Amino acid sequence: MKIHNSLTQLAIAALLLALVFNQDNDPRQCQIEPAEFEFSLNVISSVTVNGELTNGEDNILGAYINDECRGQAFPLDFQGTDLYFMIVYSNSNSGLVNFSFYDSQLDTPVQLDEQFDFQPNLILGTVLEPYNMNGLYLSLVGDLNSDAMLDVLDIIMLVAIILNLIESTEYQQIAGDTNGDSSLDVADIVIMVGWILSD
Ligand SMILES: [Ca+2]
Ligand SMILES: [Ca+2]
Repeated sequence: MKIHNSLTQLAIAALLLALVFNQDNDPRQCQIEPAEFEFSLNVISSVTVNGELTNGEDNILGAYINDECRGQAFPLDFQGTDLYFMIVYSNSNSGLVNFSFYDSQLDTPVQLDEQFDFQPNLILGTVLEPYNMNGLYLSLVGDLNSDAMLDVLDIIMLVAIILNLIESTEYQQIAGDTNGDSSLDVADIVIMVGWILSD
């Protein structure tokens, strides 16, 4: 019964999370007419989600000013790393630029942390030293390895973190905190084992 209550809470939390994240800008829906804009800047970037550098030909990076799409880029493989050659457009020589990323593995848009002021002709990043952008996305509480599934691999990872065998990432600190008390300990393992056994 307790497990069912936990599962219900988990389902509600996931639903709320999905609702929140659905409001994010979705780079797949980006439509842009470069000819309509007077100014532009360039960013050469790589994208890290949940602590791992992303790779995937269906990923898309979108740039936004005031929630309006102002740039869209698709990955180009450079020596095994996906790079995005992004042009950001504007008709004003200022304004906060932020980024959203469609992660094809997680099948969701992920809001990225980096943002900066628009400056015409600015160039950020190079092919050898790309401007790295970072995002966190929790699809499922307990999904420490970020593969959108809850299984024994997540438990192994949580145990290894709690025993200090591996160093946790910021994402794993959030994903592994199954009881939501802002710390990782044996109580989180017990809850996770319960979830997986009840599946
Ligand atoms: Ca997992
Ligand atoms: Ca906890």
